[in-house]
Amino acid sequence: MSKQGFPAGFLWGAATAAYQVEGAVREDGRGESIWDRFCATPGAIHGGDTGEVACDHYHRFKDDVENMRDLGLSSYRFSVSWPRLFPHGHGKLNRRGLDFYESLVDALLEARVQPALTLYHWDLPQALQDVGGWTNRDTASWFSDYADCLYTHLGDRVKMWMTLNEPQVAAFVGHSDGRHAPGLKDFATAVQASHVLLRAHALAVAAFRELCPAGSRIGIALDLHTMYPFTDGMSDIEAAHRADGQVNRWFLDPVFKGTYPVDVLEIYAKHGVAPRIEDDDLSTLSSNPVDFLGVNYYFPQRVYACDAGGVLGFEYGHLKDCPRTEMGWEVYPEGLSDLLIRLKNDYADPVLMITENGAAYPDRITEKGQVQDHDRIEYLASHLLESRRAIEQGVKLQGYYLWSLMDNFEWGFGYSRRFGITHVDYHTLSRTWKKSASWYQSVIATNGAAL
Ligand code: IFM
Repeated sequence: MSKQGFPAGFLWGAATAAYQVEGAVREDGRGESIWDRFCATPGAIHGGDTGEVACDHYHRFKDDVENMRDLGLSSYRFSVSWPRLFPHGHGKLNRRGLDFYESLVDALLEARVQPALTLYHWDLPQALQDVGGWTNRDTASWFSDYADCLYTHLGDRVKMWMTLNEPQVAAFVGHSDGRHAPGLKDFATAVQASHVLLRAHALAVAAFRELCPAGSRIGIALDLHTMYPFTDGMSDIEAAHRADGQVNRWFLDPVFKGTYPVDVLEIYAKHGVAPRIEDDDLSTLSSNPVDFLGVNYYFPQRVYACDAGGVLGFEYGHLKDCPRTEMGWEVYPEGLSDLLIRLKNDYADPVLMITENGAAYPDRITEKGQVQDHDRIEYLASHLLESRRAIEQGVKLQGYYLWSLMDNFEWGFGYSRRFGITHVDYHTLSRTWKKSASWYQSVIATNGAAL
């Protein structure tokens, strides 16, 4: 590593996800996803927004790839829309859906931007939801078949794969909080969904080992929060440990150790919400290790004990007078280095990629058409500096994907929150670099020395 730069070969990336950018939801044989259905539910999404058009990436991907080339990105993380390939979730492949991803991958390779493909970023085919979705064990097998198809057709060109994006959010925000598709509100259902998602992950890794050439890598992108006790009191310290159990260890332990954390499992069993674990489930997990862990980090949590705080008895508190993004999320870059070092220590020094990190701010476009997003630059720079600090302490961090390449559909918030370094005008769909894009370009060009 040069004095101020990052290690040679460090991946400088940006990320998006299919439903958030593609649009074209009824084109070329794409089937309905749970997000199409959820967006049609009155009151579910801010302003009644939907992903119907989004950024129109489906039609504009060539320009978007040019944008990536100009930025100097070494890699682009995107996700594939399962219902574009299999409108009913399984069965006959919709060739036109696959054609889109073949063209995207070819354009990326042509621009010397390495594709990093996520198989599932929340847009389950609605047809599968109709038969139980992620609570149905068959969904894990159908996911593995869908993954097989992509390995077969793209495995020669895509070298970096991720099975799931943020299964914690997919399970709990979608099945317990009801704020995401499919909009359910039952904790036990969410726990069961988390288990089927993890099983799906393991089956897809097993299929990958059969079908993808040596040198290709597969991982999973987890949303991880550093959990700090709100006070020094023992009850808050214990509550932070339980929160860590529900949000972090519940996913990390199966992926790295092939077990669920005993403390959390015991509490779930006591409350009758434990998942149905069948004989070979844990061995399937433990026998399919990942090549890297994708870390999605945005903010830490401040945890306090609270009897009314759900099955695990905790709530999240808010520090006064600390900087926050427009999402209300605390800005605490040290939380990222704490997290990376903890992963190194607790999970046998894995290879890590930051697969998402970024911030929404109320961008204003000036009369000259510029967005001077200094707050976003400060957020990104401080998190990159903490990443570098972790590398200096021996963490095997090999890449950083900024969220997001461009403004896009922010789930329940619709288009009201902008995370992009490229501004998208949702009327004309034109793209304009924000100041953060030029800044990122110079960071990439100097391999981080410009920070
Ligand atoms: O936009 C999301 C993304 O889809 C998943 N991770 C968090 C981002 C910001 O909320």
